[in-house]
Amino acid sequence: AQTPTPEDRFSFGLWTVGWTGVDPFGTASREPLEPWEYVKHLADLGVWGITFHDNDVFAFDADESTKRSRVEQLKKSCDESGITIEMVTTNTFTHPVFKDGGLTSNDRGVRRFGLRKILEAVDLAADCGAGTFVMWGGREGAEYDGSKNVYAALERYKEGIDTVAAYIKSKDYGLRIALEPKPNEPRGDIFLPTVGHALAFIAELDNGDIVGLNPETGHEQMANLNYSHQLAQALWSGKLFHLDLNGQRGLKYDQDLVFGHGDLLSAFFTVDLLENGFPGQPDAPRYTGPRHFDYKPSRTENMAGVWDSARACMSTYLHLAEKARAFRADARVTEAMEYAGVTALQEPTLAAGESLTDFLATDDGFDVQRAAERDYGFVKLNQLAVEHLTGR
Ligand code: GLT
Ligand code: MN
Ligand code: MN
Ligand code: MN
Repeated sequence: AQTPTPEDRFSFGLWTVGWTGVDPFGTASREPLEPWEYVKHLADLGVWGITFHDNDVFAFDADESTKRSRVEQLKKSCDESGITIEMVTTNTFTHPVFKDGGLTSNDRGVRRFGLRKILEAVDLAADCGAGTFVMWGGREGAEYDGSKNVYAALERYKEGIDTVAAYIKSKDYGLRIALEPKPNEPRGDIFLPTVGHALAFIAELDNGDIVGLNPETGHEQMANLNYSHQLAQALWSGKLFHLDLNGQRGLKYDQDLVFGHGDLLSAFFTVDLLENGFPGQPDAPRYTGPRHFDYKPSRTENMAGVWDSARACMSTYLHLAEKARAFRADARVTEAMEYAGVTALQEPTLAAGESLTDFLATDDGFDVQRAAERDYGFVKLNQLAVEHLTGR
C-alpha cells in the first residue's frame, strides 16, 4: 500500500468517515465520534484537509454558544493536527423543513429560511479559512412533474445562488461556490442533474464568475456518463473548482464506494487527467485543488474498517497516479498516441489566417476512400493502459 503525506493534499468530508451506517432500511451500525476525533484519526493517516456541513459539527437546532464552542473546538483540533479546513458546506437536505428543497421549495417561507441558513454557513466557511463552498442541492427537485413549475424553480435557484455569490463578494471572503450535480436520490429528479446542466445554469448567472463545479464520480456515473469526460469539460470551461472522488458500480442507488471500487479503468483515466493533464497539451487547464473523497465506509465495517477504507481511497489514488505516470512515460504509449492521432487533434481545423472563402475554394486533394480505410489503433492504446494498470 502507498502511504499518503500532506503534500498529496487528500481531504475527506467529516460525513464520510462519520457515516454511522443509517440507510433507508436500517439504523446505525456504528457509534458516532466527535468531529475532532475524526480529525485526529485522519491526520494520523496522512490526510491533509477536511470538509464538513454546518450540521456535521453542531445540531440543526443548536444555540449560538453551542455552535461557537463546537466550531472553536474543531478549529483547535485542526490546528493541533496540522489539518486544513478546505471546504465548508450547508446541510439543506436532512431536516424535514427541506423536504421540497431549500432554494426551490414551493413554500417561500422555506426558501427564505434556507437562504439564511446558507448565508450563515458562508460566514462559517470564511471563519474557518475555507476556499470553496460546495452546494449540493439534493432536495432541489421533484417526484411528480405536475408538482413543480420548473421554469420558476430555475428562476428561484438562480436567485438563490446569485444572492449567495453576491454576499461572498460583498464580504470579500474570496470563497468560490462549487455546485454539485446529481441526477436523482433523494429526489426522484434533482435539478441540475449533471455537470453539463450545471454549466449551462452557471452561464445564466449574474455572479457566475465565482461559481463552478464539484463533480462526484458516482453521480455522473448514475446518469450513465463518463466521469473523466465530465471533469474534462469542466476544466475546458474553467469551472473545475473542487471534486468528490468515490466509486459506483453501474446504474443503481448512489453507492459512494471507496475510490477505485467501482469502475477501476475509469478511475485510472480520472487520475491520469488530474495528475498528468490533457495529453500533449501542457498549457491546457489543470486541476489544482484538493484530492477530495466523498465516500461511505460500508455499514458492514467496524471502526477499524472505516480507517481501512479511508486509507484505501488514498492508496488506490497514489497507485493509479504512479501507473498513470508510467503510462505517459512509456515510449510505446507515445507511439500509439501518435498513430491514433491523439496529438493531431490539437491542430486547428482551419489554417492560421485561413478565411472561410479561402477554405471553401481550397482543394485539399483529400482521399475519402483512404481516410475511410484508416486504422486508428485505439484498442492497442487502450490495452497499453490496461497493462500498465494491471502491472503486466
Ligand atoms: C451528501 C451527498 C454528497 C454531497 C455532500 C455535500 S452531502 O452526503 O450525498 O454527495 O457531496 O453536501
Ligand atoms: Mn458528493
Ligand atoms: Mn454520492
Ligand atoms: Mn452521498
